[in-house]
Amino acid sequence: MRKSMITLAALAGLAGLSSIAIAQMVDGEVTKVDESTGKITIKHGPLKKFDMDGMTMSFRASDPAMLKQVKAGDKIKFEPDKVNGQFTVMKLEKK
Ligand SMILES: [Cu+2]
Repeated sequence: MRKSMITLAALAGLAGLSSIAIAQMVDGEVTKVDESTGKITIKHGPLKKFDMDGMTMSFRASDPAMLKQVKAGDKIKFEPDKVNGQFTVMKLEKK
């Protein structure tokens, strides 16, 4: 019994690690930056995390500084997440 508990804990640890791997940055291309709404429109590849195919969609910028960091046409790596039901860019990096 004790042994199986330890195995379960080890498995839970591994699951934790793989969810960190899923939270990695994904590729995208900025198609529009709208400072008045605080949104960035990004053409992105498939996002397994949200069961989403590649598409162009707008994301809320988690930090307004991101809006100054990129412009339409920039190739980026970004970390998308859903915050309060809104797709949000958590991290952004120019390629
Ligand atoms: Cu999408």
